[in-house]
Amino acid sequence: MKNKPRILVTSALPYANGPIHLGHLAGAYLPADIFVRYHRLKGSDVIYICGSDEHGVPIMLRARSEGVSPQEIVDHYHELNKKSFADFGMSFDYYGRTSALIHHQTSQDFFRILDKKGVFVLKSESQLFDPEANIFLADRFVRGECPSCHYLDAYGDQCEKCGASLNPRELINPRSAITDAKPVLKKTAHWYLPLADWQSRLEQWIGSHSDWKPNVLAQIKSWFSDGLKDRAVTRDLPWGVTIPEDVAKAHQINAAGKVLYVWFDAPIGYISATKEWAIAKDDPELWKKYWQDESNRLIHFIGKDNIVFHCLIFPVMLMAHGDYVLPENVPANEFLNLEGNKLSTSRNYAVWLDDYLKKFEADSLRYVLAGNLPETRDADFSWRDFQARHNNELADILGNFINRTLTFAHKYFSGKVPSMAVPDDLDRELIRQIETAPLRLGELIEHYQFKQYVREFMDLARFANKYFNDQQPWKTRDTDPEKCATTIHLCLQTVYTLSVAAEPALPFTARRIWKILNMTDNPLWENAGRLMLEAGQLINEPEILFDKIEDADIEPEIQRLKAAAVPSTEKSTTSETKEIAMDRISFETFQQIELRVATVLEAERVEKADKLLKLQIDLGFEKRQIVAGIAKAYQPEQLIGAKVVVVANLEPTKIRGVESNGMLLAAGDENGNLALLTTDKEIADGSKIS
Ligand code: B3M
Ligand code: ZN
Repeated sequence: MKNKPRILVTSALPYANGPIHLGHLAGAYLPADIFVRYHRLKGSDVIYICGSDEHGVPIMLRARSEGVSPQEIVDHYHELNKKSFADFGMSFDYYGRTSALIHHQTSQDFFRILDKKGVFVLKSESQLFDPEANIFLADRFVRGECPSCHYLDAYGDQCEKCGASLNPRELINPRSAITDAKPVLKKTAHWYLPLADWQSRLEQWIGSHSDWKPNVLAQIKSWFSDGLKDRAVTRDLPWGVTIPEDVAKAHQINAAGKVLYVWFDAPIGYISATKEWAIAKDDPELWKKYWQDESNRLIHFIGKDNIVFHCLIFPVMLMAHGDYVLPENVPANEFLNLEGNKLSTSRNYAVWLDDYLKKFEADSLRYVLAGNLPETRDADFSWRDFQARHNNELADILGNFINRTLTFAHKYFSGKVPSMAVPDDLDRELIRQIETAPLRLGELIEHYQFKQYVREFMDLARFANKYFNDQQPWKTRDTDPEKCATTIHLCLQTVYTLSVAAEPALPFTARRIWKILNMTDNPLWENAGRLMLEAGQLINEPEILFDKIEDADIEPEIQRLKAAAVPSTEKSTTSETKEIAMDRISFETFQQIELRVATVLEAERVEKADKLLKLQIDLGFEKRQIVAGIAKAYQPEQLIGAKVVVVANLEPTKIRGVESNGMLLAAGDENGNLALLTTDKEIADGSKIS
């Protein structure tokens, strides 16, 4: 499967009814862009297609609320989103729009072919109709009580509270979302896709994809176990791809006022955008290689709310048509929450991409989001975490390593790559890392493990920083110039490796580094695993790659979200299991911390410090005094004889004027509860903990 020569990657077409926000990016866009950029570096024949979804009720509702036409809405947001995606580094080969003529034609042709093949079922049914607005109330045009969870504000197509997929007629006490009128029933004819007829074929096909992400398979299976139902693929609406006259006529139906359901035409948007891409390349038939040739890999990146459409409905359309390949994978992501709450666009509880880009760098967000993607479960974005990961990882690890290496090369090697002498063990270990890391990182990307890719990428930078420290080039410069040259040579090689390996996630930073190193803008991924810089090669002046993000920079963002925050009753239920982002350390770093068992010999309060206890402890090989902030949780006498765990190699310090020689370990929760760490059976004082 992986040996197929061509790859077509798509990201869900965002509705052009509002700006892009972080939830979109983490779901369908950033992972796809990382995947595509990696494949370009690999030299794969890959194209990346996306565009605006410009039909459907969401667009019409927005137009109504702003008092403008749907066309004005989509024109505005199409341009806005196209631009912010570009500024964010989304490397689409084509960003189309479903209002394009070619899209209307492609969708109508598709519909006509399925109709001719007898794929649809026609039904004449009573549907909800708004007598005041004179319009059928499809999908989001009607709201009412959810029949499953009794949420009062469910949409006609879905309950946002419990996720149930609904038919407008199932709503209890429905109201028109346009006029608030009580709907009446009116007869109308529509085309339906009888999904039940396809269930066994779908099950067989999905069964051959056991490698799909478990969150995706789980959702599909629950659809299967509920049993697939007929889905209407047409609507009575004034906005959308109109139903071809000839098709309607053949069934003696009046086509006037009928359009294709947005979820029928939107995925066809992937095809029509590919056609436009091919036309722009002056090779109008080229799109077929990516859609109709079995040797193509089709991969849809989406958010979890679009799974049913991409894994069941669109595949049925493709199967029924017969000329198309089916997706090889649909690596859907879960949702991204914000500061512990569910994102809400209507409440403006979101971080908007265009707004973000006015204040911060694209790569910072790309890095932080990529390292915290909701790959298998919902994740949480917080501004503090954003700041911490930018400062502690991008600036202090990656940026620092690159900057100190380049500065050193400029200061002591006249801005040239010094030559390498015979490598020592540590040098060889770094060379081994250079040679193996790209392979490993590439595998992670190929398996859609973008989060792990970003984390292991930073581990490499961390290792490189440590290598610089351990080799101490500032010392060997005098004592062993050849060794110093070797160190800087290898550090520069590592800068290059890091720059190529970073490109999928940090495309802007990668290009800045290539410029400094005088390397080409079109590197190969495999060259990241080689020592590519020539001794003597000139290097440009270093520049600071990542400026620190200050509290003052993010404080307004936090405050804005706080003001827009949803009431606590609507807090996301996933926040209990949210992942805590943390700066990770290597095993070597961990080993530097000497944890040992000790026994408390004496304990007393520290005067005028109601939180502190002064302890005398026995470490087996020596006795020590330690000050610990546990007085609120423990009485001094409780502690005598207790086995405790201490950081034994911490520098001595004075706390409130009292000498403390080591640190006692205790766990603390958000409510201020404390629990001392101890051993679960008797063990000698001084025993090492590892
Ligand atoms: N516009 C829904 C969404 O933006 C829809 C995706 C279409 S993908 C073919 O979430
Ligand atoms: Zn519900």
